[in-house]
Amino acid sequence: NDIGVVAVGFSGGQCKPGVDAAPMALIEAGLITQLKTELEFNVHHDDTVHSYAEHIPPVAEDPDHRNMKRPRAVSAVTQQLANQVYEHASAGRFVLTLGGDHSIAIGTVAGVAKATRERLGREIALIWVDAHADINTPESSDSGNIHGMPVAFLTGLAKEERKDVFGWLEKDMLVSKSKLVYIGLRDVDRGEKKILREHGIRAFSMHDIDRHGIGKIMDMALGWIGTDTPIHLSFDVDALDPMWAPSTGTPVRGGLTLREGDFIAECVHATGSLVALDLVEVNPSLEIEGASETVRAGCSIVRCALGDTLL
Ligand code: DIR
Ligand code: MN
Ligand code: MN
Ligand code: MN
Repeated sequence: NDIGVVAVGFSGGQCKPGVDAAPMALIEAGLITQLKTELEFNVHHDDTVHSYAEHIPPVAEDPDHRNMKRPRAVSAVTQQLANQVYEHASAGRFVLTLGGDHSIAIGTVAGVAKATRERLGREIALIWVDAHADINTPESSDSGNIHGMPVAFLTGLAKEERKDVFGWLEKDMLVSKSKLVYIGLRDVDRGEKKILREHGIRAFSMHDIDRHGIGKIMDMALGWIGTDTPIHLSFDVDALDPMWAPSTGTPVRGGLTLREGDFIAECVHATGSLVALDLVEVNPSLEIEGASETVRAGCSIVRCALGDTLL
């Protein structure tokens, strides 16, 4: 019952400041205390919100590369994070990462994938809950924001030789495209749709959820992964409808209800195969009136994924 918590105050994968304040907001709302007292976890946390500032080059030394904004900064931060996550996962701990924008998943998934291969000899499955697919390559991206690209780097669809721009990603840190499942998509770029189609990537959009209901969707998503496969759940709070999570950088209407979000987390927990969770893109400085609600929604998702039950 050991859990490693990594708090990452990083916003460099997109342009809006404030998402770096999310880990502290989540912790101040009582999240870690609840994990200890209500869920009785043995929490390993260094009581630090990491910004990895000492690894981040000044803006003047970090010009765009292949259309990516702040490539060296995001690369350096995610490399440090991958090491930290790897340490927890290698010790057999569940890894909870509090972001931060979604670019940080390059580090978390890389660290968990490598540790799981070494420890269990297994490939991980990746469940990506998000309004967006985050699978742009540097070339397909319109924005140049790296938080829209993590899945492309993690599946090897995007590659870069330069060690200071994700060239540190080794093969054993990647996830296979057939073990990736999306839930909640509703704002997917043209180039991303082409990538999803061409590679036959399993994706459940809001349309699918409307048609089948979230219960059936979770049966299908988890059925695709199969039993006994270690699962990494990367949860972007913008998967939730802005009604429940307004304080996020790129809100998209027509999203999941709070209960649907919690239900996804509960179902993934119930597999008994969840090894890591990211909660990202909470930005308490946006929509100040909705900030505490968004933080509360984030805390709820985490508790559900870690086994909190209604009864
Ligand atoms: C868009 C937005 N697809 C991009 N992505 C976002 O910038 O690549 N991801 N907001 O969370
Ligand atoms: Mn930490
Ligand atoms: Mn995302
Ligand atoms: Mn998103």
